[in-house]
Amino acid sequence: MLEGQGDDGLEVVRVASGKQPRTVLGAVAGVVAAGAGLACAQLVAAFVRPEANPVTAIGGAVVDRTPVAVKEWAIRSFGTSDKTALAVGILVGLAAVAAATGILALRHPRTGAALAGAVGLLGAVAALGRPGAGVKDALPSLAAGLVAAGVLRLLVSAARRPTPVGGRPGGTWPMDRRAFGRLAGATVAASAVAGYAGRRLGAHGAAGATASRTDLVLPAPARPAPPVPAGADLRVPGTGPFLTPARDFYRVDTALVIPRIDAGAWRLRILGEGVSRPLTLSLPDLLARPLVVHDITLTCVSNEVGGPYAGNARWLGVRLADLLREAGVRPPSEGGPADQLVARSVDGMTLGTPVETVMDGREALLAVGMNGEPLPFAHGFPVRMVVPGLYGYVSACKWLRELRLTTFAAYDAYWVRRSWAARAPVKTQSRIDTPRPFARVAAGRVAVAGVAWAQHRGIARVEVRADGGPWQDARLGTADGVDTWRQWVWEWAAPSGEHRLEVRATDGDGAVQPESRSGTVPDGATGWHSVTVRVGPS
Ligand SMILES: Nc1nc2c(c(=O)[nH]1)N[C@H]1C(S)=C(S)[C@@H](COP(=O)(O)O)O[C@H]1N2
Ligand SMILES: [Mo]
Repeated sequence: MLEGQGDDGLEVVRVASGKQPRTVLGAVAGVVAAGAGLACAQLVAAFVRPEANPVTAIGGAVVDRTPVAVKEWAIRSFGTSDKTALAVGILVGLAAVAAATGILALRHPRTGAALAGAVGLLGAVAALGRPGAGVKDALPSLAAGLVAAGVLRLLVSAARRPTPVGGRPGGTWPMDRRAFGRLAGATVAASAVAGYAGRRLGAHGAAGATASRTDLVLPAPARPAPPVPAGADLRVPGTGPFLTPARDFYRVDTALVIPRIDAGAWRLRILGEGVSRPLTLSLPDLLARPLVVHDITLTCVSNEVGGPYAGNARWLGVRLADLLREAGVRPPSEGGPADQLVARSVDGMTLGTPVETVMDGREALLAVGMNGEPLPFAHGFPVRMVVPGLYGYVSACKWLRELRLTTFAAYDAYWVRRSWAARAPVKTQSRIDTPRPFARVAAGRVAVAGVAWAQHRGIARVEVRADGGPWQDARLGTADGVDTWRQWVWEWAAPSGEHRLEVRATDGDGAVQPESRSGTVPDGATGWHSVTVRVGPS
């Protein structure tokens, strides 16, 4: 065990006490080497693409293989920060592996270096497996593996210098640690420079895409859009606006780096079963068509009862049904062979939408604009799909690049392979936004308010009750068609004490939102939202 063990008792003690710090040195060597590798990967990825960064590539591979239950848990626990949580998790995991490798390398330098290289190789395999990857995508990880292995050998040889005592040649612990410290410090500094340079260069690489968005002038719609009806926005303090600003709009996707597409290079292909005239469209091709504006509320199937994953925007786009007709597509009801439209994004996501729904007359859009601006990168620039009445995962493909006509029998899209339903119309939901859960309010008149949605059926009625008493009609904001949510407010004469408020909505077909609670998997949560509040003396 003890390298310097001799017959001199004192020496044994001193070497033994040196063992602890040495293990620490090994761990430090491992982590510093891994950091150098990652910094180098960042730099190389700037010349390949951000998705080729090993942390991103491994993260993407993990996301695609995460069981639904874990994913739902992550969304519940971390909300929209689930991606940050994942990145932190991967970095912590890598640091642990690196530290262990460093400690191992003290004994077996070659094995340690080989292990570092192997981790790089693992990153390369992950990167090559990502959607849209080319051979070059392996480079950042391979470079990381080589650099980490090299740095580890250097640091370990510094840490392993013999540690004799009492003035024998070869130096003593303090001297070795100084040499080690200098080398480690220099490596950290070089890594910081390389990592920073990689970030800057990477940002520069996306400059073309950013400029293509800034320069994009959206044409006016063929018919000017009517304004949002007065009275749609009830402006109750504590509730959000009727139209959700893009910056506040919820974001749900699997992308660890937001795809930044250069609009000039963007193409959409429409092909598949029953397509007699396959189309390839550029953005100018799309923008040359008649554009429509339509207000649509988008909701995520992962939204729990009372949850935040719903937003309402004014979308500008091309009617998808018209494009499909032009490509020769007929819906199943007219004898068309394809019942599923599979949208594919640049980042390899697939979403399957019923062809019948897209072509039944509703405003299913290929959207280019959101609230008067080009789509933000996070929301699908340059083109995404939006279909009123369907959950996002079966309709709202962002960063769209292909529309393929097929059947539900022949093809399962991404989420369907992960226990979600193939068909998922939005379920009627209502939410209390104010008062907040466990809020303390003064007795007297309290505005209870929120939103309710049942896209493409519309909201006909919202009722509220306190403590299981009789249902009371809430006042509804003016309807803006049937594809958006409706705000509602109910004036409550709140008595002192703790009270439970409940809400339920009735859709445009007269169906009352069911009380029974079910989870989000496989096709959306059901149940009434309730909020408990404490009312104090006024
Ligand atoms: N390319 C791509 N498109 C996607 C997704 C995705 O992960 N990747 N997620 C879908 C889901 S589950 C939802 S709810 C909506 C959310 O759209 P938003 O982020 O603009 O609100 O996008 C859909 N489109
Ligand atoms: Mo979603």
